[in-house]
Amino acid sequence: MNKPMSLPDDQYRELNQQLRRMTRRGFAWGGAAILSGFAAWKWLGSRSEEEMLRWPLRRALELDEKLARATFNPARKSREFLPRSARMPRVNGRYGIDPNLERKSWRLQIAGSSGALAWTLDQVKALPRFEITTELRCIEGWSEIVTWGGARLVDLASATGLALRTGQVGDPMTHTADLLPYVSLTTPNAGYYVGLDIASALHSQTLLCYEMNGEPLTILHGAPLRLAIPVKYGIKNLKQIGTIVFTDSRPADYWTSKGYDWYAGF
Ligand SMILES: Nc1nc2c(c(=O)[nH]1)N[C@H]1C(S)=C(S)[C@@H](COP(=O)(O)O)O[C@H]1N2
Ligand SMILES: [Mo]
Repeated sequence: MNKPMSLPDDQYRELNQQLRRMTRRGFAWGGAAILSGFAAWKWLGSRSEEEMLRWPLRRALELDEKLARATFNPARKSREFLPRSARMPRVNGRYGIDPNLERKSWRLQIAGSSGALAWTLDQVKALPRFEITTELRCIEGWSEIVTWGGARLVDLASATGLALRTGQVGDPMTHTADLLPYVSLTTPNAGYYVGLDIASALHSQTLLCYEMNGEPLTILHGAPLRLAIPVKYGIKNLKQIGTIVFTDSRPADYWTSKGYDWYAGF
């Protein structure tokens, strides 16, 4: 796993140079703003929009992602808490959630470049069950400690083989050269969707949850199955999963299309 995560020397140099350039640009920018605040503000406002963000800000986010990816260590875990500190968070975000979802006919659609499958909830529950107590961190500024119960996404990947180009069943982390680099998750009605880098998706704390704080998941918290991914902000913790697609291309993401950072990780 370390190879694609670690940063080659030349990229590290490039990153450093970019950082220095950005800092310099930051100072120049500050100077310009002081000299002619309003004109400078207008200049920023007149730049073409990229995914709803003014480009200097977009550039900064891209650098953030490079740094985050470069320093992401799959062995490093998000902080875990005692189960007794867990609280039920507010229901936050209902995009794509169908409150009348027919649970009996619900299937988890799983696909990769080597094929596709449809799983029942019982098949997900047959995977080893894990429980972790971590912090759900919303970009709106609140966070809550939650105990999540469910199966690891990496175990689903192992069981189906779909995270690998070859479709080979077994631990995908032992074949990192064949790993598909992204995962797309969507609600059954495609009203909400998130994209993940494969390292975060297959992180040991990333769970497909059917329980929250020891209780079966409720519809508005994402039943029958939701994602808990503590290495990412709340926006990536998709509720009511319909499809999971392992893919070569960077998936669309609901909040990225509204201007938020695609990576959205810690
Ligand atoms: N389907 C769906 N999943 C979603 C959202 C949403 O609007 N729709 N909102 C996200 C956001 S912004 C947060 S903070 C968490 C909140 O989870 P909770 O409602 O269980 O507290 O769900 C995430 N998953
Ligand atoms: Mo959120």
